[in-house]
Formats: sequence, C-alpha cells, structure tokens
Amino acid sequence: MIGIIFGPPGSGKGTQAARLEKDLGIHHLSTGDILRGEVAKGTPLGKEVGRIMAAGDLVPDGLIVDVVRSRLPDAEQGVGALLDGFPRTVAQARALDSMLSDEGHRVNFIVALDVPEELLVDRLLHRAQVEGRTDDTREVIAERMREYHKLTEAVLDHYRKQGVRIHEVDGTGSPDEVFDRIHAAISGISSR
Ligand code: B4P
Repeated sequence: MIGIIFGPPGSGKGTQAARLEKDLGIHHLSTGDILRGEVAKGTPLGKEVGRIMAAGDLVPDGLIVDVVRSRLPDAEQGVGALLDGFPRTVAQARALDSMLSDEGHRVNFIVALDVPEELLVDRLLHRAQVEGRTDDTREVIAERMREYHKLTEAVLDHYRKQGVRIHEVDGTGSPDEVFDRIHAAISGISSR
C-alpha cells in the first residue's frame, strides 16, 4: 500500500505521518527529514541542498527523485509506505508513478490536510522558537508558500485525474483532533 500525506508547509504532515505509521503499520518516508539529515551530516548531498532549503526553495526534481528511488524499496518492503513531502511537483509525481508501476504498484490513497494560511504561518513561527529551523523565518515561510501554490498544489489534480482516492481533511485543531479525523476518513485502509 502506498499513501501520500499532502498539504502546505506547516499543515501537520510530519506530525500526522508519525502517528499514521503506527496506526496503519506502514513506513513513514519524509523527504524533508532525509534532506535535513544529509545537511546535518555534511554529506555531498547535504552541502548541495542546504542553501536551497534555507531559502525555502524546492531542491531539484532529479535529485529528490534519486533519493526516493534509493529508499522506497526498503521503506515499502512488504508493509507499504506513507510518503510525506513527496511528490512536491508534477514531475516528481510522474517519476513516482513510473517507479511504482515498474513494481506493479500505484498510489492507493492521499490524505490532503487543509489549514488556513495565517494558521500555517503561526505554527511555523512557533516551531522556529522551539526547534530553530533555518527555513522557519517569516520571509522564508512566504517563499515556501509561494512554491507550494506555484508547483505543489497541482500534484493533487494529477492524482485526481488518475482516480486516486483523495481524503481532504480539516487540519485545524489539536494534533489529536486532526488524527481522529484522518482515522475516520481512511478507516478500512490497513496493511496489517
Ligand atoms: P518538509 O520537511 O516537508 O517541511 P514542511 O512542509 O514544513 O513539513 P513538516 O512536516 O516539517 O511540518 P508539519 O506540517 O508536520 O520540507 C522542508 C524543505 O525540504 C522544503 O521546503 C524543501 O526545500 C525540501 N524538500 C523536501 N521534500 C522535497 C521535495 N519532494 N522536493 C523538493 N524539495 C523538497 O508541522 C509544522 C509545525 O506545526 C510543527 O511545529 C508541528 O509541531 C506543528 N503542528 C502540526 N500539527 C499541529 C496542530 N494540529 N496544531 C498545532 N501545531 C501543529
């Protein structure tokens, strides 16, 4: 089973994906976490993407597709994968589709979190105080929102046209409340 957790920056993708990983028994694959790990380790990939991420821009499609291609088989081994932060462009979605179809798989469901932009900005500015992420400044958040509207939103239409089940979920309220809504929306889906 392959699922995608989708939404703008700060919508709670990472927060909810960690819970869904346990609930559904599928592996959580976060491209943001992978890239931040590479930056922290100072690997050649990390050096290449660090400045792009700090500016709030998307890293090049080819680069992130290679990252996912190398990790997806391990992640989905027998249990399936929940993709968080990927695909973020239609080109990435097409690359994912072809990776999956090579193995006889497809995207099975999408959870799309809906949160008003003012609340997204508040959450990310709050995270900046707690975690100090370089891409959580007001200016960089604005750039991430622009990239989301310009490049990422279209990914939903790509999958809608394919007839993939898209569960649109209200992402406001506490993490527990959001999780309960997601749980209700996708009840019946389980890889166990
Ligand atoms: P990500 O790590 O995916 O960043 P994000 O969109 O902010 O999501 P995140 O999971 O961290 O936030 P969440 O909504 O859970 O990407 C970072 C960067 O990496 C990108 O800008 C890009 O440069 C690069 N990148 C990653 N993938 C890429 C790709 N495929 N292609 C190109 N570039 C890529 O949570 C945000 C905050 O809200 C947290 O502090 C959380 O605690 C809080 N929160 C969550 N739910 C809440 C709730 N219900 N109430 C209150 N607070 C809540």
